Amino acid sequence: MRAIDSHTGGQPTRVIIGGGPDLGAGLLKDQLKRLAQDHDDLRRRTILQPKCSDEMVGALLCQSPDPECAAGVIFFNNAGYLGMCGHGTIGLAVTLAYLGRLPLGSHLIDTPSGIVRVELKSINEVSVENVPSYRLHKDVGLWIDGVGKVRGTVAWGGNWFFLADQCPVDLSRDNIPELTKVASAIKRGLVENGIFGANGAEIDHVEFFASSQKADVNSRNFVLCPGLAYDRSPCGTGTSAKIACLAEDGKLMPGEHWVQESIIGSRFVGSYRRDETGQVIPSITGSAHIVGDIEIIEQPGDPFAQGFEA
Ligand code: PYC
Repeated sequence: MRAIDSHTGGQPTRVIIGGGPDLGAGLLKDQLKRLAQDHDDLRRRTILQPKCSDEMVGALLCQSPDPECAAGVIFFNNAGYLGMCGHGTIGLAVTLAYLGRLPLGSHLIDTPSGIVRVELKSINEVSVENVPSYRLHKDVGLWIDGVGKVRGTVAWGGNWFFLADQCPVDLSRDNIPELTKVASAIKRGLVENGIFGANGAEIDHVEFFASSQKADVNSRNFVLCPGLAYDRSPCGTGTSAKIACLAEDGKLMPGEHWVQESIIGSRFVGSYRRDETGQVIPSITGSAHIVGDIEIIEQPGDPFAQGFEA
């Protein structure tokens, strides 16, 4: 199975470009269901240890039923599947450019969360116009043992996020273990307290914010992903959720830039427009670089060919 590895602001993406199962030609969300139900071994065999690491996001190239789309994609990680992935879409566009399958310019990409538009600006720089993003609940409070009262916002940016009002410790690389511990406790606490996204969806990403010391950066974040790895990039869907909240509060105007820095110092430049119905459509610009063009193989008798959860 051939895969192209890239990283977007430090966060890796593995695009599986061949050897996947036939998922039919239905909507991407139906193809995702089929992949999860009948072919989860593809996720396990390509993304789990020992062939891969917990922070990697996999991206299976699929056929979109919409002939206007340049590609369809299903994202997955060590815990399951993602409706959309901002850093992964940037990685996918750069990967398709590397393969000579995507010229510079504007293209549609189909995802289980909806169709997004990518603008391939150079072989490494990409803007993603994301799905409509919005705040579902404001001022949500919950008690977390060992942490205390936590307040925040539930918002959608292509995935569900809890955006905490306060960061529990200094948002620095030294504190990644503590940030991970508190964010994991909040993720569990949301389920225990019956706090969900729309239609009972689990809120599987938790995001903390702090100000940056850099004058040209608006905010620095830490994002816990569903499999408890943290996002090395500023998280495209998390930045979209944040932008939707800023837009709804009148703190960011259409077209105004929001520079989001990740915990490792990489950046996305975000902005938004409103569509004809007034929905917030965020755009995220970032860069990805190819780091591997690999063949994933399995030798007969490998006891860990199916991968394992660490
Ligand atoms: O960039 O949207 C994103 C993302 C989600 C999970 C990891 N990265």
